[in-house]
Amino acid sequence: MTEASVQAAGEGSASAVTSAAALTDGIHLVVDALKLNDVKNIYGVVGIPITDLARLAQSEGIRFIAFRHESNAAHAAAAAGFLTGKPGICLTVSAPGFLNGLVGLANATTNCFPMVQISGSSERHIVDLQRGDYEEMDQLAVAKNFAKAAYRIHRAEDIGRGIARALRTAASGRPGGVYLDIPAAVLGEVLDKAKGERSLWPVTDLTPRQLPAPEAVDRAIELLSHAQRPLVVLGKGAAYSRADALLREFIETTGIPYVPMSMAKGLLPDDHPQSAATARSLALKKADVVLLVGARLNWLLSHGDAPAWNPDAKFIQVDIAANEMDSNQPIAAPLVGDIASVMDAIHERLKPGQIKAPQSWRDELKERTDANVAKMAKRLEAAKAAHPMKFLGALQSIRDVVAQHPEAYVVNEGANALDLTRNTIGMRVPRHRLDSGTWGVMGIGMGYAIAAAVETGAPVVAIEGDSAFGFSGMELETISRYQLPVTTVVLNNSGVYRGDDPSATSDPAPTSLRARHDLMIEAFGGTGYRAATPVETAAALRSAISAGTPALIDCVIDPSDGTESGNIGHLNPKGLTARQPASH
Ligand code: ADP
Ligand code: TPW
Repeated sequence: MTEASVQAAGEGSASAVTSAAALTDGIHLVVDALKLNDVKNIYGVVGIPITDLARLAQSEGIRFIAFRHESNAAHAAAAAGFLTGKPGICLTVSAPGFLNGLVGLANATTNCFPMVQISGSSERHIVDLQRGDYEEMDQLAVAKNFAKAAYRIHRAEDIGRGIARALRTAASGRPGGVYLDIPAAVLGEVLDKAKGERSLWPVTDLTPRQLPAPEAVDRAIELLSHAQRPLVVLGKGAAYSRADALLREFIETTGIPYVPMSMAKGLLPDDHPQSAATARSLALKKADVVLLVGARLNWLLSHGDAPAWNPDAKFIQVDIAANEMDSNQPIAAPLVGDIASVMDAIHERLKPGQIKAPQSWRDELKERTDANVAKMAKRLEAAKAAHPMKFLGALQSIRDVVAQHPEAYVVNEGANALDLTRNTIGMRVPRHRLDSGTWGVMGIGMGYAIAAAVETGAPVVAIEGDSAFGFSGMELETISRYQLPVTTVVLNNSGVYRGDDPSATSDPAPTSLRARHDLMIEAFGGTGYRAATPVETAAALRSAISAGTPALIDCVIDPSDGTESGNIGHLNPKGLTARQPASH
């Protein structure tokens, strides 16, 4: 029991202290409920009214990772959700802290990662009359717009129910971010200990299996069995579903080529002979039957539209969310269910040899793959020799070192830094790549890296554009304080996209940046490296990973390397002042 709640129990009377053993309070109940549900880690920032909650959680055996900014803590909770398949927990203070966390909660929901943001909030009777409380805000109303669901607990006896409901909602069906509001008064509420204990329960079967109907499975098999140019697209939902062996078996026995979305890389090793990642445009343009597995036909897949796709393509979609079907294209064979159950059902109902990808189609993609690999090899060769160092020069070194550490997690954000890393760094293990995801958001870097290190204990290599890194850079201190095995590699071309934009005034250009990031980590006791060549980059990364302690490598990249917005420059509005592609 906290000092504050003992006082609240009896207003300082002697009887309150003597009966304290039979009492509990809101803070204890939150911690007990989280423990009962096997929560191992909380990511957050303390302050009124949740400081004692963080202290108690820590002393009760839950690891509390104290961040410098709530958006990074929330991103960490989201990544924890993706990596463990159970909701990650983020803890924030009222109003501003809550709002800072909200971007992570919204991003988790957008990416279908399960997490719960638990936030303290101010006095309801003051907030709701807008009388001007300390950190006043109707957080529940705000959160509803940004979360899969938002709940508020009004009585300490409902804490167990509220936490069970939040965990269940976050993890079941399409995973997402859930907001749970707990006002200060509820955290401080004192109640009978036995009654409190009876009010808590562990959630049974957090993510129940959801099986597809047999006729839906047969419909999909039928379509695939007549395909001339079948294609599988693996999305991060497939990675999340942990149906690794079933997916691999299906792909290998049918011989269907597949394209992995960025966070599905490693579900099958990137050098798998059926990977059509390097012949992606041809595969999309020509496929006649497409099996989408945990991948949405959103902007990242050109909405399934021609000319990127064959306009006559028939889509089969495996997804847990029924309303994802037909969101962009007619879905000829919807398979609604969890991916493991759907793949199981396909496996059971498929007759031997019923689906077989024609060899001519596989050969066509293989030919394009070989040609593209040869083209890329030339680019890489040229980059290796270039001075100042190019993105691809540094990335080849990083690729070679990471290849020796398949257990390492790769976190990646930026524009060019994102596109080029995705294409250069092969993944061989499922769920080992975490990136900007569905929104293309900057700022996930250090939060995702911290969660990967905390949840798995494995080495983490965060490959960051210099602008991208800045959004969460202060968490280098968190990494150093907890001595996490995170190596941050900043591909520093001194700017957003590029570092050589001219300025129209005496101020720096809007895209211009200047920093020695290696010096930053030294302020926190970590190891800083500066690498100006591919050889120096490789040496620094090798030494950082083998040390297993916090490190940052500032890679000095040619400021003229990089293109506006990386691969997605075409999304910039084309008004009168549009930058001409020729100039950048
Ligand atoms: P990507 O960006 O990799 O293409 P998306 O985030 O667009 O992937 O799509 C992921 C999809 O996976 C979502 O539509 C989500 O509903 C779905 N999904 C997540 N988990 C599961 C699961 N266990 N079973 C089935 N579908 C899932
Ligand atoms: C929360 C807009 C997209 S990419 C990017 C920004 C600011 C940074 C690109 O520069 P960086 O990488 O990281 O140095 P590189 O390799 O191209 O030089 N705010 C948020 N999210 C997004 N996506 C942006 C701004 C953006």
